[in-house]
Amino acid sequence: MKIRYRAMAVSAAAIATIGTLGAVSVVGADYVDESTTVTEITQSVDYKTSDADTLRLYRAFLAREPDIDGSKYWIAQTRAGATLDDLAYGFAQSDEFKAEYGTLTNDEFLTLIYDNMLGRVADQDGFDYWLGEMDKGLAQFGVVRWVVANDEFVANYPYAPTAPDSPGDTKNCSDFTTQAAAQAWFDHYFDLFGDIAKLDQDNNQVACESLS
Ligand SMILES: [Ca+2]
Ligand SMILES: [Ca+2]
Repeated sequence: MKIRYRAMAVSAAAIATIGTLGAVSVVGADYVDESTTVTEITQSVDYKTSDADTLRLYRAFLAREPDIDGSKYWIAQTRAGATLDDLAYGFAQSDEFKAEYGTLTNDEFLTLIYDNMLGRVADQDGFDYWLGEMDKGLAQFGVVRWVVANDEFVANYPYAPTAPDSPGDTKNCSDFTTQAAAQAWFDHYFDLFGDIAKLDQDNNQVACESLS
């Protein structure tokens, strides 16, 4: 496996902020940015596979479940164009990461990474591989960034989409700015709850034609 890591510029806000997003007014939890729990995030209309990568990266760097404000903040950063490398760099600058790993030798770091990320003792082949990469210059946080993509870690922390609760008839077509947004909402809930908000009066599976 070839390891590539490119240090990239990260906004000052991304570096400084872990979980300090201000209060957000909540009008239900259809969307990631309205969610009040990480579970609600995974139930959201706009939750994507790449968001699971973001949550896994957060889980890996802080060795704990992501908190809601930090999760929303970092997902928003990726939607604004930040890459996983940017996020990894940002997490590595956090006081929380530095407190956990900041003073360790590479040997100690790898031992703790295996315990924190994979919940087990390192296998010798894996340990030697990563130590070799670090000897060649891979930064400690670069190891974390790549272990996140490892099948074992993904299986442990899938952050898969979860079935949403019924939203009830809480939406009208006038609540959406585009037909695509209405359709995404409609499709998200349809299999479980049918046309719960009555967005498809003519029953042709196309929501809110009036917006097109
Ligand atoms: Ca309605
Ligand atoms: Ca229709």
